[in-house]
Amino acid sequence: MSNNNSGELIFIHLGECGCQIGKSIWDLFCNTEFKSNTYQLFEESIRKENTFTSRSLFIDSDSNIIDHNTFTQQIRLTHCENKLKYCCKQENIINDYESSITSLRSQFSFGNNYINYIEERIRKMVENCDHLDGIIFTHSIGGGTGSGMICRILEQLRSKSWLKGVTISSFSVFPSLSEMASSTTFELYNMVLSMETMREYLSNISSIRNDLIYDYCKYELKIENIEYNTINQVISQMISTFLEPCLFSNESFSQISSKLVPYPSMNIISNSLMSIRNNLDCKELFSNQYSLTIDGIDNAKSISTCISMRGTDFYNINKDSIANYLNHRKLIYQNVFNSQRNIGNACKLFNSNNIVHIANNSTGVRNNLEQYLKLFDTNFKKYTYIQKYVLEGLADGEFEQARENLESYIDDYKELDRDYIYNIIHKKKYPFFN
Ligand SMILES: Nc1nc2c(ncn2[C@@H]2O[C@H](COP(=O)(O)OP(=O)(O)OP(=O)(O)O)[C@@H](O)[C@H]2O)c(=O)[nH]1
Ligand SMILES: [Mg+2]
Repeated sequence: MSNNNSGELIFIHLGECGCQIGKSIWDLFCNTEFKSNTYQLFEESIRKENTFTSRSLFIDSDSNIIDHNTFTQQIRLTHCENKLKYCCKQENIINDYESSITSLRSQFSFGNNYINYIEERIRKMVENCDHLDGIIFTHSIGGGTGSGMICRILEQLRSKSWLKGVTISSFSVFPSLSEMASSTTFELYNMVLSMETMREYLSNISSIRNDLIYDYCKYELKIENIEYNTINQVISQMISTFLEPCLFSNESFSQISSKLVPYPSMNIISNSLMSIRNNLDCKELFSNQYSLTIDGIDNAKSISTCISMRGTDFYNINKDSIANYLNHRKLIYQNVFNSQRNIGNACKLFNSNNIVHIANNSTGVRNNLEQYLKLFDTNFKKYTYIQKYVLEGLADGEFEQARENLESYIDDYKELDRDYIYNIIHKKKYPFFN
């Protein structure tokens, strides 16, 4: 049993990207270091002693990605030697035989077939919690299944009384924007179509980009052969470090999530990750080379931030010096957490036992959104692939509406930047409250 009072967390992994990240994160959670938090992450079997089931649901429209046996056995076998056996419930792995490519196909055909069953599985997991703290999705916002199913599930769950007050959020892989790894037209369309529903129902959308993680692996971690597996390991380190205050202290996921988002319409969170070998220089917390979400984070205005550190060498790092540095940035909310926990072999990739995660609600995401909008417009004007969406049930004006929503989202951020500059000129102390 854990020595903290935080509630349980449930994970839902959607599509190829979401399921692979899920596998990586459960591999990490199954590490012995997380044993003290068993009840938050795992259901204990009443019948079989020492058997724990992950509070997770894996869903994909493509059966090649999820194979019941490999998924359950991999998780089970790896950890036999620890005498604790973790596994994923057979019924919590849902797959089909066709990949969907478009978000609409996934929402309607695959979605219609499975939505009630999925709801039932989620309800069962919720019933098995004493005090559910949050539901966390992992997915790619550009994937057909990743984008379509998250909207379908969120709409289905919206009015369920058994979920009242539960924080629902996501870790979402956004389309890449670098020239070397540009995204497909489908990814852009799927993203634009699903943004509105996600913005409305998720308390926050924690955003990451594969192209930036790739650069981070290459230039910061100096890894040569970078595969999805490598990128997923970085993502799972990022997620678990973010959750450190909830798993190893009394802080609750719902509290941190709501404080990170003081304005409900601005709920895209950017992420940075640092592995520290020597000393932590506070000025580097908002450096570009550590950003996994935005290029140009150093010039952006932060509204709120949550910094989580773990590692044995952090004994010397003074939380107050970081808090002082953050004070100068005039944030609405800041939280600095230092678990000083040794995770040993769990982060070989980083060549360091000290990791800092920075969750940052920043106006910098506006740059990303503007680039997506521009790319969307270029493709949409040429009617590239629109027919495919029409055949799969696109309603009249749906794309135009989704595009407009994205534009108004960008405007919200522009307004905030303008207010901020106005308040700086007039020397107001807390620019966003005035
Ligand atoms: N980080 C990471 N990204 C992935 C992985 N697999 C796919 N992606 C990215 O996810 C996007 C495509 O989404 P998928 O998850 O493959 O699509 P899906 O949700 O399965 O939807 P379908 O179109 O129905 O197959 C692309 O941007 C890929 O680069 C993975 O294992 N890790
Ligand atoms: Mg797929």
